[in-house]
Amino acid sequence: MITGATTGFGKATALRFAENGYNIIINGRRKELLDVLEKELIAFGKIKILPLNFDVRKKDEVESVIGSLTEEWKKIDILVNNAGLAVGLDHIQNGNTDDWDRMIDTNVKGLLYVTRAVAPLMIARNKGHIFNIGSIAGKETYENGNVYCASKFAVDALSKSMRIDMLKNNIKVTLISPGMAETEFSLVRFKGDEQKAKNVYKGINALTADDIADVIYYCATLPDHVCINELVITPAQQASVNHSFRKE
Ligand code: NDP
Ligand code: 8X3
Repeated sequence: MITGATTGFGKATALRFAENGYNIIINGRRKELLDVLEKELIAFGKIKILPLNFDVRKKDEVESVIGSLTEEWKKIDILVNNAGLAVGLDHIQNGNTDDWDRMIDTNVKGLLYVTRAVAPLMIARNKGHIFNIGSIAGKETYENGNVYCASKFAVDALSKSMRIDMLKNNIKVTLISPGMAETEFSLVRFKGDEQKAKNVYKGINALTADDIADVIYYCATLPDHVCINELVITPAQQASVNHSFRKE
């Protein structure tokens, strides 16, 4: 099951697992994109796809949709908690509190609601692997990153806690913390301003969604006794959240 599969990391991850024969539950708010992806995934053949068009921020919907899965679909082996976003880039004293709510509600509370619904299904089978998509911004802070960073620091803390809480239940938890990756991320952060979004990656050979999908697939297909707890992945031109080398 992959949340936020309509674009970016989530979509690339769905494609990677589909080409390797996995049945996949895909989620996102944009139904038209989910429908297109469903067709693309089915084209790989011999796999089943279940699109679930819900907003991870809506607790009751998350509970009812996941609670109503058929027995077959309840057997979720891998959950990729990927749905997330940054909105705005302002000093804290100028921050837009609606933007803050969107980030905290999606990146932290949404991830919690989905995990709360899926983890018991995994525990019942004594088997499962949860991927949380954090960020390098959940390891270090940067100017104007404030609430986005805080939301991803929370994902870091939750990943560590989940791993401990479900240790006896044979549930692996892997935190993936990417650096700069060119997806719809910056377009969403800058509320549709394409030029501002493009400038973020100027002179940088940024990560692609496929790079992250490859890493997730690798971690998910290791032997049962091996768990990669966490990975920070950056473009070769990025050394930390505040240190990038841009080419002219
Ligand atoms: P995209 O904007 O391309 O993808 C985000 C996905 O999340 C979309 O499919 C979007 O679909 C979905 N989504 C957003 N809000 C919700 C919601 N409330 N309910 C369900 N789905 C939702 O960005 P990325 O692929 O880059 O981002 C994926 C994750 O990776 C995020 O958590 C992001 O914070 C993290 N990340 C991104 C980095 C980057 O540089 N790109 C670096 C580090 C981490 P829809 O709008 O259809 O709901
Ligand atoms: C996205 C990476 O550095 O733009 O999580 O915040 S950054």
